[in-house]
Amino acid sequence: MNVNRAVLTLDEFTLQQLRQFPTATGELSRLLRDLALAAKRVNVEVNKAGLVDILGDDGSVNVQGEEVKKLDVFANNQFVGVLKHGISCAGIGSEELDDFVVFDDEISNNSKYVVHFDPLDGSGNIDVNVSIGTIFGVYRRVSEIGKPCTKEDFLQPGKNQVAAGYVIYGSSTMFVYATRRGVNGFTLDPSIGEFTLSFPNIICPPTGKFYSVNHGNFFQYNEGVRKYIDGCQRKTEATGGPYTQRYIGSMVADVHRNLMKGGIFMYPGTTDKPTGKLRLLYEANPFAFILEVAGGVATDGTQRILDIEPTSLHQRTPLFIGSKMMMEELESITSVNK
Ligand code: P6P
Repeated sequence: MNVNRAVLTLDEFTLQQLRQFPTATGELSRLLRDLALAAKRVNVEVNKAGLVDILGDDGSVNVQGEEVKKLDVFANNQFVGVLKHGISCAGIGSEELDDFVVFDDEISNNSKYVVHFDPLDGSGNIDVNVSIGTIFGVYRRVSEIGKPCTKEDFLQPGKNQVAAGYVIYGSSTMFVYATRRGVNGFTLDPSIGEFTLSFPNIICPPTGKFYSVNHGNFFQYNEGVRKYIDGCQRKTEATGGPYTQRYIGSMVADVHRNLMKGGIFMYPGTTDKPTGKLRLLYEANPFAFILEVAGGVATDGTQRILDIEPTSLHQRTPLFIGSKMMMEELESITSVNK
C-alpha cells in the first residue's frame, strides 16, 4: 500500500520533536494538540459566518469596553474548554475574561503550563469576511506544582514563554507556532481534518517591502514615528523605499504577511492613547516571541517587548515588530527624534 508519508500532521511533527528530548514529558505536545482542536472547532463556525446567526454582537461589552461578537464568546469557550479538560494547563488568561482563571482541580494543579490567549483577534472584521485569528502564549508555571496556579504565573515577562503561536482563519486556515527551536506553519487539510506541515522553519526576511500602520492616527504619533512613516513613502538610499502600505486592521493577518514576506507592523502610542491599543500578554508577547525566533525584532519603541515586566493582565503596549533591518531603520530614526 502506497502510504503518503510526505504529509506530516501537527501531532506527528510534535512527537518527532519530542523524541529529540528523551526527558520531555510530552505535556507541551498535548497542549498544542488541545489548542489545535479548539482552533478546528472555531474554524468550522468562522467558515459558517454569514450563514447562521453567529455573527454580530451578543449584546455584551468585554473588559476592554468593546462590543463582544457572538463568535468571540464561542471561540473563548472552545479554548477555555479544551485547556481545562486537557492535562497540560493549570489556568488561563483571556482577552475576553476580566481576570485570569485558575482551573484548580487535581489534574490541572499538577500541570506545568499556563496559557494566555486572545481567542478571536480582529473580530470587528467578522461581519465583512476579513481574515481573523487566535493568538496564544505558553508559560511554564513559577508556582508550586500540585497546588493551584497563582497570579505570578500569569505576570511573567514574554521572554519566559516556552511556546507561542497563532491561528489565521483566512483563505486557508493555518496554525503557526514557535518554540526556541524554530517557527513552523501547518495548514488545515479539511479532507482529513488535520493541520499538516506546510511551512517548515519559517524565517522572517531581514527586510521587506511592506509597512503596516493606521495612517488615520498619523498626526497623533510622535515626531520620530511620523518621520519613519514619511520615509517609508520616499525613495531613499537607506531604505530602498518607497515601501507598500498594507494594513488590514487584523493583527494576525498583518503580522503573518510581514513574517512570511518581510515587513514592519506598527501600532504606536498616540496622544490620546500613549500606551497604544494592543495588549502585552496575549497580542504583543506571543508575536514578539515568534518574530525573534524567526530572526525578527519587536519593541515598544524603547525596549524589547519580551523584557517588559507585566503588572496587569490587560495592560497595553505600543508595538513595533518585523524584519530586522527595517526595525533597525526605525530605531535609527526614532532614537534621534525621541
Ligand atoms: P485600529 C483588532 O481590533 C486589533 O486588536 C488588531 O487585530 C488590529 O491590528 C488593530 O486592533 C487595529 O486597530 O485602531 O487600527 O482599527
